Amino acid sequence: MISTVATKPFSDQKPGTSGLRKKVPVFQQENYAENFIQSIFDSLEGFQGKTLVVGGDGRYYNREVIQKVIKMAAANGFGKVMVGKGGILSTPAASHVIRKYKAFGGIILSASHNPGGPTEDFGIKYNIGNGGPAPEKITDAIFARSKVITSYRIVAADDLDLDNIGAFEVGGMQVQVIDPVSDYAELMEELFDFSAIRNLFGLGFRMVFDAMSAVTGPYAKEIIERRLRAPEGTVRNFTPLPDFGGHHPDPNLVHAKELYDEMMSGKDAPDFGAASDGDGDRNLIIGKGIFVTPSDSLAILAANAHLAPGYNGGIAGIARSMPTSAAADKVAEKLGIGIYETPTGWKFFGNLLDAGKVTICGEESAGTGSNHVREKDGLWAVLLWLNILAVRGESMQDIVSQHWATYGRNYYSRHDYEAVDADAANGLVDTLRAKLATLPGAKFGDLVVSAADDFAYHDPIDQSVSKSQGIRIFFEGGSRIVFRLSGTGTSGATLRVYIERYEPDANRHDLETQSALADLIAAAESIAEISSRTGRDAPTVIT
Ligand code: VG1
Ligand code: CO
Repeated sequence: MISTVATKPFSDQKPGTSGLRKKVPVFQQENYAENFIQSIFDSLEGFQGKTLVVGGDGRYYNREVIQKVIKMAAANGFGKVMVGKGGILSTPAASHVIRKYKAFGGIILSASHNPGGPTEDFGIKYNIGNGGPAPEKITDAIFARSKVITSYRIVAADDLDLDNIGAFEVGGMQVQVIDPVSDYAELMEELFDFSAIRNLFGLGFRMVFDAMSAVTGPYAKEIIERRLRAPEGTVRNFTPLPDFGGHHPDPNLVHAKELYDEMMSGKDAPDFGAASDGDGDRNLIIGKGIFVTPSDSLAILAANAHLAPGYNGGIAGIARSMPTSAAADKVAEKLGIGIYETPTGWKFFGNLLDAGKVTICGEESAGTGSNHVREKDGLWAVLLWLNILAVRGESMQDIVSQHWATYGRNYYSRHDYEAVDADAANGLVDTLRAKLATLPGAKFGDLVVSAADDFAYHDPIDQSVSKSQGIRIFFEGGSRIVFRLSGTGTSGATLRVYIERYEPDANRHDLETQSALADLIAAAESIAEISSRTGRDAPTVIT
């Protein structure tokens, strides 16, 4: 029985960089999740009788919202829902399932690297039929709809048992509960040389993978320990927990500090350390004694991708988000392939991937991926690294230093000021924007500003334009500072400051990153008046 439930709009359902993210109690308000889900359906056309994929990162409130999505999909006329067992699907696995089964689209429940639990974060995101995050045209339509919505449709049915694989029926619609891991694991076997990686482990190569009590646990166990035969214990914190064990499932040097310390512990450290985030789309890559920045990792993976079977014909092009360092640009230049600079967020890569312009994409925020799906993919990056290590037979340290010697090194760091007052953060960015024209020629110590702008992206495929995507300040000699506000936070505002300096001289490739960037860090402070405007004298997180 379908019922139409009257509701009132909420004014705050604007999707951010990656879907709608709010605190759990916000989502628990009566009709809040239902309104957003109905707003998604109301913004789509032609899904009658088609398939919707649903899954999430297993965080607190995941199961409840999955039940709502299933009942509302039935009432809105979908023909079928495919849902991961236990309500689980990592973000890249969901993207793959959408593509493989030619679904109309998918709903992914995740707040990614943000903490989970009754008072922490939750999120809902819609992905289109190519498996990628909905483009701005659709997210804008969803927001517009959410502001005027007056009712939603739902069937009266019992909750579905999510814990048994098989075919079921809810309100006259088919529901298939699928193994969340097997399709994805098969895809990884097609892309990478599993026997070469098995040999590497056979030779005693030691790896640690920290699943951070988040969604990649079951995927990493199956792929790394079972299929690649790494010793049991290689994958840690592999049971997904609704509150991620009380931690931030954010694979960076702050939240994965234990892993980092172990990798830096000297000659007995493992050869390779990796971690992924809440929903499995981010990666942290650390070699024995060396952290590889995501921007460098993107460049190194692109330069070596041809060593893996899935990419042995070479790559068509590379795309990176604007704040990501230009290390990948140097690789594209050498390979003679296209390089594209997009705004922050994976949704901007979809058109380039669909058009075959690029094969590999990446973001400085620990996101790397390829045309195998339409999301960034944490385990994919780890497996490509393993494949490269297995083929080259060199240490990470050697691979990275050789890369810098060939292409130069882009010293890079991001400084985050989290949960600052929203008005103060907006004031800071507005002030910067207002003085852009006056900056060229200005001096900060020895640094001279060569250009400054507010990044706008013109999509070369659909010609759409996305404005105000970050303030860029360029200096003579090629250094750069970028300022932008996060679009994924749930309390106050987060100011991100991205700092980059290119160093061609191989004799200067072993400086400590923060000191190599010290003059730029000081310039960022004087240009944006960060401490006086935010009241903070240091960043919350440095990556
Ligand atoms: C952040 C990152 C961005 C990433 C996004 C989603 O966005 O900077 O690169 O695509 O998170 O990642 P923002 O707007 O907070 O800077 V995930 O793993 O949270 O889905
Ligand atoms: Co994520």
